Amino acid sequence: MPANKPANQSAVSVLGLGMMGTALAAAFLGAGHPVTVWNRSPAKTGPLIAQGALPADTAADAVAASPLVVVCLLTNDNFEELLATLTEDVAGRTLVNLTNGTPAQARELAAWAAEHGAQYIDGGIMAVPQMIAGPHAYVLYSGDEQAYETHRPTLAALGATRWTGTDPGLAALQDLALLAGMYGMFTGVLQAFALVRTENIPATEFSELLVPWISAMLSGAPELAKAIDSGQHLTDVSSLAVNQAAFPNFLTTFRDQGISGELFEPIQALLDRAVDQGHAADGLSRLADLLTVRS
Ligand code: FVH
Repeated sequence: MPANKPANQSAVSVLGLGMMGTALAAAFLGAGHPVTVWNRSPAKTGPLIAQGALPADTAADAVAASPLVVVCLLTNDNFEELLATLTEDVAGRTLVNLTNGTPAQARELAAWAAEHGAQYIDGGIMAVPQMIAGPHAYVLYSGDEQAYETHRPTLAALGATRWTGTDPGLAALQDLALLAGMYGMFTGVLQAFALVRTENIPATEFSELLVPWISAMLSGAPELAKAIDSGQHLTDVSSLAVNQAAFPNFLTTFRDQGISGELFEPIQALLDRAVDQGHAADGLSRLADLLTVRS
């Protein structure tokens, strides 16, 4: 037990010791929990054993060691493969799956767990490994609410806990929505750097302009959200007609400067479709409606 840590902390097993799983196990150890670890490649247990973790020879041994089993593998296909070897072992355990996946996978895994007598919580980690247990890390959870309340004090070692609902797919859905926002932002940032580089403007120099600009624009997101929730898309800020008229300037300039427009071409197509459908006076919020392909 590490010095100055509370005694009698509940035991937790961590399956999967990649970059993230290692950070999770270290956080549980840091909070004083007895931690059992297992990884497909056993060498990765070494640093955690040095910090006080107990190694398990098999995944089944790790599951047997603790009421709470936290899983963080590369994909949910990997997890399903592993679960197929644990059908006799999981009864009575709470499985917290922090592997990135889809809402449908989370629901299937929850159904599998219920069939095998286990409680299932799906999670979405909103942090990189270096942020785990720090002030800005949080994890979205969904699924078995009673099991979540039981184990929440232990899970709090990883970062803030955020419950999203008893539908096991909700954490993955919101995780992917948050990541979609992030990828959208970084896609634009990369396009901007690629463009200025064609005129030998260093990305580091241009980021001094780019970061405050994006931050200022992002502050408009709550207004977009209001329009989307209310269905009131008319705008006096920046209409789809204005955006559509300006957009060819991007694609032309990308071509002229010798960079690809592949990331931006779909945006032009969406703007064209919106205006064709009679939404010229609406703001960008209208595009969220056009992205909905299921009624
Ligand atoms: N790293 C990050 O910044 C992000 C932050 C948000 C959450 N993601 C998700 O976390 C999952 C794990 O990511 P990771 O960064 O730990 O990934 P790796 O370092 O590549 O570790 C992968 C672990 O998965 C094990 N593994 C792979 N295939 C199998 C398999 N068929 N059976 C059992 N285990 C498997 C691998 O084992 P090994 O290669 O060491 O033997 C690692 O333990 C992921 O969903 C992210 O999207 C991270």
